[in-house]
Amino acid sequence: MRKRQIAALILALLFLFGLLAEAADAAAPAEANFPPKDSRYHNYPEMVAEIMAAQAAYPDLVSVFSIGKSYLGRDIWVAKVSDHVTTDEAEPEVLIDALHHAREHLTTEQALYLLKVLTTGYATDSLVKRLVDSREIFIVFALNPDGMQYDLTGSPYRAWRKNRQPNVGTGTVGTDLNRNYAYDWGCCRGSSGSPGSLTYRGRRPFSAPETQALRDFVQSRVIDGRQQIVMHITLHTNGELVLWPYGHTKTDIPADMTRTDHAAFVALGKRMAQRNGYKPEQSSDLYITDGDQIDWMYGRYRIFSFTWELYPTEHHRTSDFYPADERIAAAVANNRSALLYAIDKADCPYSPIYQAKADCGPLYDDFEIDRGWTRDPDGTDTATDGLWQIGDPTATSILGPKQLGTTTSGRAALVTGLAGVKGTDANDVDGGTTTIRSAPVLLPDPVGDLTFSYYFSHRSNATSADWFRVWVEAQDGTRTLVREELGKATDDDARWIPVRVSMKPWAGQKVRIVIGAADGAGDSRIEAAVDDLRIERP
Ligand code: 0X9
Ligand code: ZN
Ligand code: CA
Ligand code: CA
Ligand code: CA
Repeated sequence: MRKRQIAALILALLFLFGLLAEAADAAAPAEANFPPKDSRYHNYPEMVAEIMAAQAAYPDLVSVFSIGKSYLGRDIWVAKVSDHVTTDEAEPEVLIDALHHAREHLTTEQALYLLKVLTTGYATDSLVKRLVDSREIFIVFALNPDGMQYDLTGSPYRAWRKNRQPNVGTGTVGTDLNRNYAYDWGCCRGSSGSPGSLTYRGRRPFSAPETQALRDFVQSRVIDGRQQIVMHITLHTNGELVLWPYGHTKTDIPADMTRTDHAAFVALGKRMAQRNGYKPEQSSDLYITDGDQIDWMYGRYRIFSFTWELYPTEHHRTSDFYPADERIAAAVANNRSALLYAIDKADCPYSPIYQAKADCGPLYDDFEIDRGWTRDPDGTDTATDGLWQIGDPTATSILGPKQLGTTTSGRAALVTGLAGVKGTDANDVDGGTTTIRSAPVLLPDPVGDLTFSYYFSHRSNATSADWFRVWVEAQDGTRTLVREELGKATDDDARWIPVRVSMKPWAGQKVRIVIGAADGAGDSRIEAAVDDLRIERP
């Protein structure tokens, strides 16, 4: 080829690439903007630009990542804010999320405002600095970016609520993301099964990619069996409310909530409300919802999870979702102290009910969920029945109560065989030993006591080969027996007994708690249970 031909070929190729690039540009969605009168609000690309700018300006404090994509492929962005932000430190975690509902744009502004407070305030505000240094704060700015953008394609708005996932075969679009969570999904007339409805719950729990992304992120924060996120606020509009679980029932303290947690929810909610002037109440006081996020966050993970309904108080007309952009600054600044309070309390959500010493130590396991226990950790257990289980026990009685249907908290405990009498078998421990070991717990120095409630019950044919034991296991595997009860030839009924053991020998160490029960040397009726295992603050 001559030089001229080569040059012509190159030009032709460049032209072709140019066309291709233009086509690609045209295929990328042209993102709608807020109308000029509301230009202080951020649409999705403006929101992303602001988050990225914060990361660029404060790389030591802000780390931005995506937890997944929306149905239409937009990233769901999260900013982690903390000192040593690229390291996962052992600090209490807080999650704040915004915009489950498309038209609730003020929530994204609230999330961006929080990012601003935590970054620009770090150098000058000692409270902000203390919180950023001692917590890991995750901010989700828009869980529903497709709905957010679709809402802006109206004239000027569409009052859209749901996501933009088509409901196949119905000609309708959208799932209400705040009815799509798995906890008691669709249970209680608090959502709709009609795809066209504003509160359509979806085909199944987590059928929406956006709730899946949130679910997977929250699950990813379970480390060594322990959920790192302690406190959570999901931002909605409007009504100026602070709401706590549950939404699916009017009962204040149903079986799946402990009295202690309820008291902490009420105290925390009231204290938040004192700071932002909102009204605190149980979410079902507003109306029943099922499959909503905070029921799942608490029910599944025991996270202190709140819904805030932001400005304004009025909740009658569509226009209440669209406060003029002149209102943004005051509306979001109004929540500054309540947000900082929530972040602060992630260190000890039980402090407002004066339970910090007992309930905010390095371990507080009420056995209402499984916090990473391993049964038969050595692979040497010999019991054939009545193995340790976490859950809601059935009472059994023979010559008096042997397994209790009660617990010392909530509905669940750690029990040898949860079920009651199965046919002719009592579902008690049979055939040898059953053991179970906790997730590792890092003890501070100084450290408080180990406390728990337990019972060990047997009939009069028991012997000293039957036992209940609790050990502390050091990091090198050495176990120290800290509690033992041996069987004897008397009928011993089940009743909860409190125990207290010093943990001083293990201060500053990483330990596990090991719990065992045995039916040795001939079959006897053996039952055991543990509830409310704590290592207290000193
Ligand atoms: O209905 C919702 O999802 C929330 N209200 S909104 O107007 N933002 O849509 C309320 C969720 C809180 N749960 C209950 N009220 N049960
Ligand atoms: Zn909402
Ligand atoms: Ca319990
Ligand atoms: Ca049993
Ligand atoms: Ca037995």
